[in-house]
Amino acid sequence: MRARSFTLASSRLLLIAVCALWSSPRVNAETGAEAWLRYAPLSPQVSKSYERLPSTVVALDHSAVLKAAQQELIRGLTPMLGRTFTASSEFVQGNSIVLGRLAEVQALAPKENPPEPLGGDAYWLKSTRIHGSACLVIAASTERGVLYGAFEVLSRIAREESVSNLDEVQQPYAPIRWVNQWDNLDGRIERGYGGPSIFFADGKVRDDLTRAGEYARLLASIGINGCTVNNVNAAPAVLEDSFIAQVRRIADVFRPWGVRLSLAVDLSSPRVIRGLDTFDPLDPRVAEWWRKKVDEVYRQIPDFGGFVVKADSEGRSGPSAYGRTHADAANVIARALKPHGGVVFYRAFVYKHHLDWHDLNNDRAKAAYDNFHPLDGAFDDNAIVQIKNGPIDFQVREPVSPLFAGLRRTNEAIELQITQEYTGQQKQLCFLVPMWKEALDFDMRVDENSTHVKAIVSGRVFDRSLGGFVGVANVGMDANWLGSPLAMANLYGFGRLAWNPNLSAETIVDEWTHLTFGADPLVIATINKLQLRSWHVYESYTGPLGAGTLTNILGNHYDPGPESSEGNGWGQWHRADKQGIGMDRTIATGTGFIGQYPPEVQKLYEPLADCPDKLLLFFHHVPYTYVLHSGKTVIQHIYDSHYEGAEEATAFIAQWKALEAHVDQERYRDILSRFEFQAGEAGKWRDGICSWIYQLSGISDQKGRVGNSARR
Ligand code: GCW
Repeated sequence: MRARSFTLASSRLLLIAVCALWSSPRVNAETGAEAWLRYAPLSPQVSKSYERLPSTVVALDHSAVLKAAQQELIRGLTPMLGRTFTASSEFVQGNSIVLGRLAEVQALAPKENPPEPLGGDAYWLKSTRIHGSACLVIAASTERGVLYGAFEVLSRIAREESVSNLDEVQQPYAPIRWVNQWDNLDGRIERGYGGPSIFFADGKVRDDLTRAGEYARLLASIGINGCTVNNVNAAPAVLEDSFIAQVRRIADVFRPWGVRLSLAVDLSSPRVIRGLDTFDPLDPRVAEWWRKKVDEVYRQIPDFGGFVVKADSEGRSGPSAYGRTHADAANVIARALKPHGGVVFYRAFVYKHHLDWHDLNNDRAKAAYDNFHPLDGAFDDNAIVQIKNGPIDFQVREPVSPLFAGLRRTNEAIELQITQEYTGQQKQLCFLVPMWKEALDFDMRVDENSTHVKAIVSGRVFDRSLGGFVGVANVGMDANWLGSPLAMANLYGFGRLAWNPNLSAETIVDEWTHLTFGADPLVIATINKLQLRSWHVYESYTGPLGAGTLTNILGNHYDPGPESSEGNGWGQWHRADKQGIGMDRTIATGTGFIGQYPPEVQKLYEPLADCPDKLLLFFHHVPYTYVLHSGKTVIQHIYDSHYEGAEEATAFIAQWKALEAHVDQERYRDILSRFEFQAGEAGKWRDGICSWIYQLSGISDQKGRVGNSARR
């Protein structure tokens, strides 16, 4: 009896172990560290369809970037396809995957030509025969381009797409595809929700930079080519010579992945660090200081990317101290960088945070345009004005910044926020790609022509040589980078949009889900749907109708706190009072902000009757009883939207639960607990905002949920 039960038990154990090995073919536990680069084994049937993919990976030169591309292909293809791939440093007869710059490839196969020229970091994927052997060629004019091509091949295979009969060129839409990290030198990250800094601890660069290297690999896999490692609220100490020597170690781990390192700098550095009694950008001694400093940086980091500057903003020092302009400040730094090929990003996030809130003509939204439009044409050609997508500050709903159309002779980059400062701080699901798409696809109608924001910032509309996309990422030491597994779709999506803003949100999320969770159709359909609904849901229970994120702006930027917006100088006003709500930004009766847009856009927003509901309260102050295009009153819309949003957030739980048997337990449980938490938070928001607005307006909910019950 005992012997029998022993046998049974042990055979059951064996069975479980075998099943576990077979059914969860995972290399690592699902910590999220691999993000979308999981390279999970494909089913035998799918692997078979790649049996003609050559097993030798040839790198035609010995550069670190090409080696990284070669190693990455081997690292990914081996587990995905369950066979051995080997590296070779030269082409010898035999079927091969061939990696090289175009000239190197053409030396081997002189007749081969890409179907279109390979500009910038573009790559060419070509199936061909070289000396009689079947080859998949990945070629580019830069090493970085080859690396991007290798990642693309891996992504296609991971998503079970064909990689045969290829002859295609993929061009990045814009040259600037950067992330900013707001890491402080003590290791904390401003608005970071994924743990402490991967770069800094205790005022120094970390000894162990393994994560920094892994981050660069992730960034490269989505085409990001630059990373600013420290907070725009910059510690002057980053420019101490001893610190530059430390930062050099970060650049060293970035380099194989083609990611250029950059630093955020404080404009007063010439005075603060040592030496000068001024930081006046027009003082020749200051110019000389920047020149020498930049020379030192490039001595240590020859491929250094450049600087980011936040000046005259939120208490930072700036050129106003000397009566100089932002262009003066940007140019003194740009000129020091120019001989080395570096660029300076000068942030347009400049506004007064001590505005008189009694004055209805004051409007923070006008600040960027007011400050920068008059300087158009005054910035050097290696300076880029970095503009947040909206005129306020990464709220859940804003119109695009009018400054995009207001700079014709100045390089621009759009700044998007990947870290969810005002959109749930990674505790709640908010997939931001649909929101970014709305901004990028917005047609500014400059000179009555089709001039989409994406085309303007990339430099196409006004024929600028530099321009593009900057994302504030704020990954941290948490294994899963952003603190939440589903939030990684935002980092992935930012990179994909920076490479090609014409991709749809649906395509991007579909790619991400497949790469991150595998091929199960139910899993893909469910997660895609959750992600694609999440921004609208979050908006509906936080700040509908363009009122802004009605959050606690004086505290954590997370909890409901609509009162905190009013009665202070920060200018995130919604102007709700007993009669109505919204900021009058019209030309006729309001702050005049609408006048900063080109005429056709003005026509969209100025007439109350035409203004889209979703932005109504951003542009107009209306009574609570004002009737929307939907036929509902404003107040009823606010009640309904909060209830519907909270209900939909609660329904996320059941949708997720349907995946229990389809997703590994680690991620299943983690994400389930997040949705349960979010449902509670959504209820808190619904009740907080509905009772606040009921108390202000005295108008109860027609559906009996707010106000009426209090009276009953
Ligand atoms: O929204 C604000 C954030 C600050 C940030 C600032 C900026 C880095 O609350 O934390 O500072 O924007 O973008 O400079």
